[in-house]
Amino acid sequence: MVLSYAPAPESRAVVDIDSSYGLFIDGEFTDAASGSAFKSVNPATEEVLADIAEAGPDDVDRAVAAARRAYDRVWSRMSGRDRGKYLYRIARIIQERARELAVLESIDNGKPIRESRDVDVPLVAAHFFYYAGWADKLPYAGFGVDPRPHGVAGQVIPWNFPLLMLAWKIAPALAAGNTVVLKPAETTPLTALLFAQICQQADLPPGVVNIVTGAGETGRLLVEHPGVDKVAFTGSTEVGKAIARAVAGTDKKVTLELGGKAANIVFDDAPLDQAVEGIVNGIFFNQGHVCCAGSRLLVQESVYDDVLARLKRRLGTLRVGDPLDKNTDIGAINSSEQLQRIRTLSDVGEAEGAERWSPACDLPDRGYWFPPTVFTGVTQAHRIAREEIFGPVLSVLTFRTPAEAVEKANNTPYGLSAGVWTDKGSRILWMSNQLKAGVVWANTFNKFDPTSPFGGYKESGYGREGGRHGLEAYLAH
Ligand code: TXE
Repeated sequence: MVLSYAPAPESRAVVDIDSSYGLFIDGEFTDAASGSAFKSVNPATEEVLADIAEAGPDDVDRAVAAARRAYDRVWSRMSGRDRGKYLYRIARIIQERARELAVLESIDNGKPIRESRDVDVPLVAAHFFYYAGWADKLPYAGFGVDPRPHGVAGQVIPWNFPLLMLAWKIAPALAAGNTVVLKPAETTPLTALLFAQICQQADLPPGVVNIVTGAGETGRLLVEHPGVDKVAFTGSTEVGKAIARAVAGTDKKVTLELGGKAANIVFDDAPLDQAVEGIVNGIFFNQGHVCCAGSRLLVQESVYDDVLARLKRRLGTLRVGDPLDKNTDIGAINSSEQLQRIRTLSDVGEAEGAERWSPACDLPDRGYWFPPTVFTGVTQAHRIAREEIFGPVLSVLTFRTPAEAVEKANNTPYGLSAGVWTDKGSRILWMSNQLKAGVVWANTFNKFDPTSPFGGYKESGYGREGGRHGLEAYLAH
């Protein structure tokens, strides 16, 4: 366990962070009309990284107008092949500037550099490469005789995977011929603004991509703007429902990717060491700030003691601390608000009678930190078994039969993902047909690929991102 926070200055040297940032509208950085700004904070140190312009109604109007002009005059008239060239160019620049992007992502978000370097940024480039390949193939790809883009897409993303969520939204939208106005989360705007610079570097025509920074109100102005044809949102179920209500009665197309409370189900015939790695990855990857995190562990009773003993041993080896240290496994919690939410729900777990355990862990004095935490003795009635905690907190339940595992796994308002660990292929098939989840991983967890659709059922939202399905969400046909 890492005991203290020691910034790694050599990593910081690869990024220049300006003291203030404007909005990115019509190919240029510009101040907010009102002049108002907010601060982006490094969650590992609580130091202010930069002042960020806060977009109000006039700015959102300008951004949507720029996107409309670019759509009408340039992007919708361009051949798919040429659109693809821009996307390939962006993908290549992302690869060239990967180190800078990864370091900035870890500084602004708090995630371990090992993850931003090996997972987030490579996947971001992969998404742009993948959708670049689609741009010239739309007419004969089975989308109907005349697939057309919707027009202007208004996209709002969260803070847990700032760049990757941007890629999930922008790459398919542009490949399909839409232009976009994207709002990053208020606690993680910096990599979206670096991406705006990459658009300039790629000579992307002005107005094709616009970035408006701000809090929830900016997001609301964007999704409700009459000039926006297609809304794509990833975030909390509560805000997702508010957006669905706000756009009901308009002709906007909407996709929503919301919360989750995934079951990670371990049968007694599973390879247990591998399963324990999957449990750790399932809930402690990205500090558990993952909508599809395996936050409910369901263990078959006969191997419960064995799995718990192995899991606790493994957790004792995790290193919590400086996101920029390449040996760190668990970084900082993204914001003080999120830390408070995690603390509150964990306290509720204890108050309701579940048993709380964390490995010995000396957390840094400054910054937002939460130790890897396991709750045992959890029942389905407990709030920590039902509500999304969105932090490094695992709730452990048990089951006896496959049918009981399915019943417990599906007993949630969410339906985003699930994991099954077993040696039996037939059981994997049976379980994946029974589980009400958009993604079911077998003997693995948290695996993402641009070719695979991702999305949920029930209160996890609707629509799919990734793969051919993700492209379809940006086409009218
Ligand atoms: O989410 P919000 P928050 C869950 C997770 C977390 C909780 C709260 O459980 O603890 O939500 O997180 C913008 N119209 N998830 O408060 O508010 C906002 O500015 C339009 C799960 O950060 O939903 C940000 O850009 N936009 C999740 C984005 O929505 C609005 C990821 C997400 O913020 C808006 C994040 C409005 N009325 C949180 N209000 C996942 N599924 O991955 C806010 N926003």
